Amino acid sequence: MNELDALVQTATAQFEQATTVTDLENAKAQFLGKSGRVTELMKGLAKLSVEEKKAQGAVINQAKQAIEAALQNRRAALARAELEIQLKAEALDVTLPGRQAGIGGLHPVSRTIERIEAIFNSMGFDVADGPEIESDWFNFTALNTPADHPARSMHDTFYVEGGSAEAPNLLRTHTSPMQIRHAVQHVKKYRALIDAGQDMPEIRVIAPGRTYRVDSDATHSPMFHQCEGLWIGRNVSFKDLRVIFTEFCRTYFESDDLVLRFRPSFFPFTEPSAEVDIQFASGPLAGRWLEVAGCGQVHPNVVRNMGLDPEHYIGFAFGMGPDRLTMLRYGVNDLRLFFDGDLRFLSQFQ
Ligand code: 2NL
Repeated sequence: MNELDALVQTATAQFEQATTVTDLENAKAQFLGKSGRVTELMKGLAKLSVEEKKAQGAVINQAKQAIEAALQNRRAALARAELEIQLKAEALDVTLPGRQAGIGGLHPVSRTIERIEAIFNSMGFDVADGPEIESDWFNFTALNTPADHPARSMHDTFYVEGGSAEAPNLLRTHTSPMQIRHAVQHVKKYRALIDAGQDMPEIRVIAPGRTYRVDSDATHSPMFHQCEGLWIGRNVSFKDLRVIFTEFCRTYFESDDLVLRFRPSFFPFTEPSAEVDIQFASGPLAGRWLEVAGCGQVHPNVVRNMGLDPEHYIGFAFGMGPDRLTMLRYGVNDLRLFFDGDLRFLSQFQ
């Protein structure tokens, strides 16, 4: 084997040994670089005669082309191997089942509120919605709750900066302020009619929503829900309240044999006042009295704060807790489960 064939063989073997692009380029330099073996051979031609140059030059060129071809082959092989590795690393099994888009659903308490709204809608009640950060006036004063009442304590709700009519400063402790807002608007709308000695259309409204108190255990959460109801007219009595609330409870709990009990109580905004207890005739809760709401005839001071004459207008109000109604309906015993955001719990209601 002549010297050039050996050189081609050595170069090819070295290229084959190179496993990275860098190795390969280093190997290439040994043969085809500025001071590589082939380049050195070319330089040696200078010393030869014209004839010899021609013959030797052609042979060296052939060897050079063979080495370049070997280099090209190895380059292509390395590029293929690299691509192979990349493809393996980024492999994607397109036959795997796709991830389903989560459909989501309503929170159990939202479902309860929707049910409450639907039932009261069917009895002619509007739904009012409004601010959760309230003023002292709407949350307490308008509701006949005096400045020294314990509900006004710093420990009973959350206060934020502010504290004027323009800058509400507390998280509402009930949704009654929204009922006052609704009533005031209603009265404003019918002011001319009322002043002319005519009757305004009755106020019939419920106000569901988030409310806040500084309280936290298995049955109390600092954020909870409330739904209040208000009916104001010329001739509305406790008897109407009893009918409306009985109808509501029987529809909500889908139980015709459920009975109600009104137990005397006290609220600053109603007089007289009562707690509403219900009793199921059958089912897991049968026979027990369960407290579900507070209610009463709207206090004359509160009627006055709505812009109405309590000698002419009268009505009733009630307040209940959708959280507790949800617990009763589904048999949940810890209120906190509703607000932990654990999907294992929440998805059971879908
Ligand atoms: C309860 C007690 C009650 C009211 C809420 C009310 C609203 C206005 C006027 C008069 Cl605008 N009263 N609301 C009345 C009695 C009881 O709630 O235990 N709620 C969970």
